[in-house]
This record gives sequence, C-alpha cells and structure tokens, in this order.
Amino acid sequence: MYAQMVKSEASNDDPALLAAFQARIDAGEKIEPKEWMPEGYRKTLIRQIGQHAHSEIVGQLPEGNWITRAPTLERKAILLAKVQDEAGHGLYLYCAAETLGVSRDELTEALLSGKMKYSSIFNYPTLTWADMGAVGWLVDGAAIMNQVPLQRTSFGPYARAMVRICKEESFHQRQGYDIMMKMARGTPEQKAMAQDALNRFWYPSLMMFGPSDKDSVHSAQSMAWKIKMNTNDELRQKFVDQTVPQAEYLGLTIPDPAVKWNEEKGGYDFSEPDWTEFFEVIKGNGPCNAERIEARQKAWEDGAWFRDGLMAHAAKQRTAQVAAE
Ligand code: BYC
Repeated sequence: MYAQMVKSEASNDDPALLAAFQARIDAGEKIEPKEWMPEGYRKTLIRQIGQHAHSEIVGQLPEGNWITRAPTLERKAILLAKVQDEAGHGLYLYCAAETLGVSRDELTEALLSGKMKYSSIFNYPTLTWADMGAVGWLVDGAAIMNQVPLQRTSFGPYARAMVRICKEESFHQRQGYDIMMKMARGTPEQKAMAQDALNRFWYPSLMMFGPSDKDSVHSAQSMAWKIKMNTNDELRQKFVDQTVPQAEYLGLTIPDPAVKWNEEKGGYDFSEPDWTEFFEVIKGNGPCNAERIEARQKAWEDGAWFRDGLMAHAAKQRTAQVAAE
C-alpha cells in the first residue's frame, strides 16, 4: 500500500494547476492538507515526514538503553524527559503525515517491512554513558541544523510541527553538551570516554544530512517545492562550522586531521564520511539495524491488544450514538 502511494510517479497533474501551485510555493504561501497539490509533492512529503517520524520513534532506542543506568537521579530524570519528547515528536509527525491521506498503521507497516527508512544514525550502538552526551550534542545538534530551516517548509502541518520540535531539540542539544562538559573536565578516564564517544559519533553524525549533493536523488525537486530549504552539503558544512569550536571548548579533538579553517570559503575544510558505509547502513546492514526493527516489531505486537481495545470501544460508542439518534 505504502509502495503504491509513494512509488508510482506517474502523474496526471494538469499543467495549469501545476504552474499555479508552483507560483504559490514561490510566493512563500503555505500549502494546507485539503488544498490541491501535485501527486509528487504529496508523495515526497509522506516519504520525508514518515521517515522523520520513524527516526524519532526508533531514535528513542539508543538512549532508552541508558535510562536505567544513568549515573544520578537528576541525569535519569533529564534523559527520561528527552526520550519522552522524542516519542511526542514522532506522534506530531505521524499526525502531519496522516493529513496527506496515509494512516499510521500503513506507515508502521512500511517501516517494519523495510520499505521506509529511518535515520542512519540510530543504527549505531550507544556503548557508554558518554554516548548520551555525544548523541545530545552531535545528533540533536545535527537534527536542529536540519530542522530549523524546516520551520519554513511549504507544507503547513509539517512547518508547525517543526516549531515545537525545534524548541525541544535545543534543550536536548544543551543537555548533551552539558554531559560532555562534565566528562571532558572530569577524571582522565572520563575525558577519554568523551573523546571515544566523539570519535565514534562524528562521521555517523555527518551522514545524517544525507548523501553528498551530487548523489542526492530528491534534493532538486524537494527544494523547488520548498519541502527542503537547503541542500545536504550546505547543512553539513554549517554543522561542522558550528561544532568544531564547541569541540575545542571541550578540549576534545575532532577525529579528522583534515579539519582546518579555510579563510577563503569562511568555513572549515573536513573529510567526507565513508559513503560506502552510509549506503550499507541505509540498506539495512548497519551494526544495529536488525535489533532496532526487532524492537519496533515487538512493540507493535505487544500493543495490539490496546489498539484492538480502542477500536472496540470506538465501535461501541458509535453504535450507542446511532441508537440514540
Ligand atoms: N538516513 O535524495 P536524498 C532526530 C536516504 S531524528 C537514512 O538526499 P532527501 C532525533 C533518502 O531517504 C532526525 N536514509 O534524500 C531523534 C533517500 O532514500 P529514499 C531525522 C537517508 O529525502 C531522536 C536516499 O537516501 N530527521 O532528530 O532529499 C533522538 C537519497 O537521499 C539519510 C529528518 O528526517 C539518512 N541520514 O534528504 C535524537 C529530517 N539521508 O527515501 C534526534 C527530515 C538520506 O529515496 N528529512 N537518506 O529511499 C530530511 O531533511 C531529508 O529527508 C534528508 C535526506 C536530508 C534526511
């Protein structure tokens, strides 16, 4: 069903309607769910918003892994709140996707069957407490870099969901940086753990922005429709420029000897991630892909009784309502 919805690119869109639609996008208008939109626009949004929602939901797993092992009660409460925020982000985003005519069940099925993706970053393991710092600092930092411009995206429900999500993501980023500061200024062993976490999460964080512009399949059309506001490489560069001074402040070293300020371009030079690894991870061959999908599959099966109960209750209410009319 999902494949049918997003893969059939054949479009019967009328050229006059298409031109009027593009004019609205160019004028900076927001497109709302009940308004006319090209099929390709709708499908691209379902793909991007759906994948974004799945990323938030799957993204709870690597951090959820540390809730029971947080070093203090305060750290535990903060981490718990962050993971709960991510569940909330997933839910707003599923709602935004539902306004485009796809159900949450269909999206979930597409995730579990591997037809839909989620962010590559969540296929890496979180091995130590310092990883909670690195995830907040780098992963949420990369997420904000991508999501702040999406507050201006052309589809109304997506843009509005992004406003709230970005506020919460900045708290997430700050809490991660705070953990990194504690670790980097702690004992030599703690500092070594912080450095090790940075070493393991640096390149996977750069991969979050997607393949380099020359290999990005969707960027040109998505940018013309203002579904995306920047190219993958533009955002990756901004992320590096923001993060290198933050690493220096922590006294940590970016694991890339090529990182160097380039006066001419007004940004840092850096090495590209290993794109072969990226494509393997998004094909399902990363270190934790199987484990992540198994966890989501189990959650879906464990929740079946609750969904069935809700549906039965709704049916009963409807029958009672009809009888009363
Ligand atoms: N991972 O043509 P391209 C978070 C796929 S969660 C996996 O450039 P596009 C958080 C791409 O889908 C953050 N797949 O694609 C949560 C396409 O394949 P398909 C999630 C990737 O869509 C919890 C193919 O590669 N954020 O913040 O124009 C805790 C070609 O790529 C990735 C969002 O989802 C990847 N990294 O651009 C903490 C933001 N990159 O679909 C934090 C919204 C690319 O044709 N999404 N692919 O099979 C976007 O902005 C865009 O979708 C992307 C990719 C920039 C990610």
